[in-house]
This record gives sequence, C-alpha cells and structure tokens, in this order.
Amino acid sequence: MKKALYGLGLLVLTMAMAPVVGACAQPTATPEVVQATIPEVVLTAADYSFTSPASIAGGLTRVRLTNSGAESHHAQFLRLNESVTVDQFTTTLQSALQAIPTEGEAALGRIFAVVTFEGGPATTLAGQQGEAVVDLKAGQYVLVCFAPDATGVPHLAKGMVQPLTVAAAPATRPPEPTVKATVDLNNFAFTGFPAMSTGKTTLKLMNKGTEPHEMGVVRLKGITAAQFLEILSAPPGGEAPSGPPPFEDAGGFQAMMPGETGWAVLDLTPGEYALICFVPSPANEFKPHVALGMFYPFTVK
Ligand SMILES: [Cu+2]
Repeated sequence: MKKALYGLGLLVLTMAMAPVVGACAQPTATPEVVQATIPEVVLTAADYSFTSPASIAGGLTRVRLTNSGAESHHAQFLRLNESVTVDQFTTTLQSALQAIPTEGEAALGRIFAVVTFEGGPATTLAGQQGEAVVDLKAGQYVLVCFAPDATGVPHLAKGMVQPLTVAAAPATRPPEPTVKATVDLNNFAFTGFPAMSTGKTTLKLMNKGTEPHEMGVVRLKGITAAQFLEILSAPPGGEAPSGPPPFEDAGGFQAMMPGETGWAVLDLTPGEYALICFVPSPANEFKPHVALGMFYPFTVK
C-alpha cells in the first residue's frame, strides 16, 4: 500500500437478463425485460484531492476513477468501524503518519484498528481512467490514496481523504460481472491468475486469507521480475537511481478484507508484468505481503 504501484483499466460491464419465451407463446401483458446493470459512481483524483458524490447506494457498484492530476492515484475504500467518526479517523491517521519515523510500518496498525478495507480501483496513471467493481456494505467510508509523492509522502497526508456515505443497497441486486477467471488472494500468494491477452479483461478476486489483500498490477519496463523484486527490497535511504522508474502502474484492485470479493478490470498491452500486494502484515512485523511471497510475474502477448 505504501509503495502503491497499482492501476486499473476501463471497461463496460453490461448484463441483460432476457426471459426465454417459446416462439408460440402468447405475449404476456407486461413482458418487462429486466435490463439490470451495475450502478456506477464516478470519482476524480487530482493532486491532492478527490471529487466524489457525498452519498451513494451500497451493493454492487462500478467505480470509475478519472485521474486528472500529474501523479498516479488510486481510490481505496475504507469503511469506518462501528462508532468511529471521520474526525476520529483523521486523528488516528495523523498519529499513525507521525509515528512512522519512530515505529516504522507498525505505526500503520493504528489505522487497521479503526477501519475495514473495502477495495477500489488501484493506482491509475496521470490522465488515465481506472475501474473496479466493489460490493459495498452500508456505512461511513473515507476514500484515501496511499500513493507516495516524489518525496515519499503518502497522498492521504496531503489531503487525499474524502468522506463518503454509503446507504443501503437497492432492493434488486444486479448480476455480477462476467469474468475471465477467479483469482484467489491468499496468505501470501496469488492463485488462479489466468493466461492474459491484450484488451479489457474482468477478473473476480476473492480474499481467501486472514489479512486484507490487494492485487496491484505493475508493468515492467526493460527489467526482469527478479530485478523488480530487488528494487522493492532495497533498504530505504539509499541513493535514488537516476531516470524514470523501470516500471509503471497497470491496474488492479485495492485492499479488501478476508472473505470479501471484488472485481478488477484490467486493460493490458503486450509486455512483462507482475501482480503485487503491499498490504503490511500485522502477524509478520508489518512487512509488506510482497516480502512474504505475494508476487506473481506474468507475460501479456
Ligand atoms: Cu496481501
């Protein structure tokens, strides 16, 4: 989450339910054709703020994120735990951010104590659009962006914290998106990821682990997966390499809780990629899951 390198493609999910009627059947009085589509919410991310509706309905929701900023952004849905207010969340967040220099990543545990991770479109490059389908319970949420600025300060410390109220789901639940495959997010591995080709592809993600997990997709630019892992495991404080980073965000899905389901919409071009999870593990000294094996290189032809 901290090194935030995820993104998301765009996509349209349309599903129609048409009753099968025999050719000779009499038309019924009102043959209502249910055109059930997933309700959509449009978000904009800028440097450093979100624009969103103040309130949306819960249930299956297609989230479209437009990045109008100059930096990469994502929209992590965080549901505030029972009786936690937005002000209390903000106070907890500030204390966690201030404690990182002395406590390290473990300081993030303070945030884990007051929120529930509910997914969202992962890091989207400047000028691009990301998309994900989330299944939202009613409650008070905040949208946040953990992506770092050029000096490593996470965007949520610079204003990217946006309250959002989620009301009850509509009475009729739309059908789930049609998917290419279901990917399991485990402690600490991705399983079931299919062979990928170019173009828009929807994947169903299920968190089968005991900690929150995410599926970030990173495109490698002229480096191998092994070299990418080396870059990620370099100790902080080293000399910054010159030139642009040899990788970029390419889609995915933000962190969600154990037992939850979400849908990532990827839109990939040919190249080398890796799936990655940066969620810190409370059971493992808050090491990011990628350091515990949650990494999966793949090729798009
Ligand atoms: Cu994980």
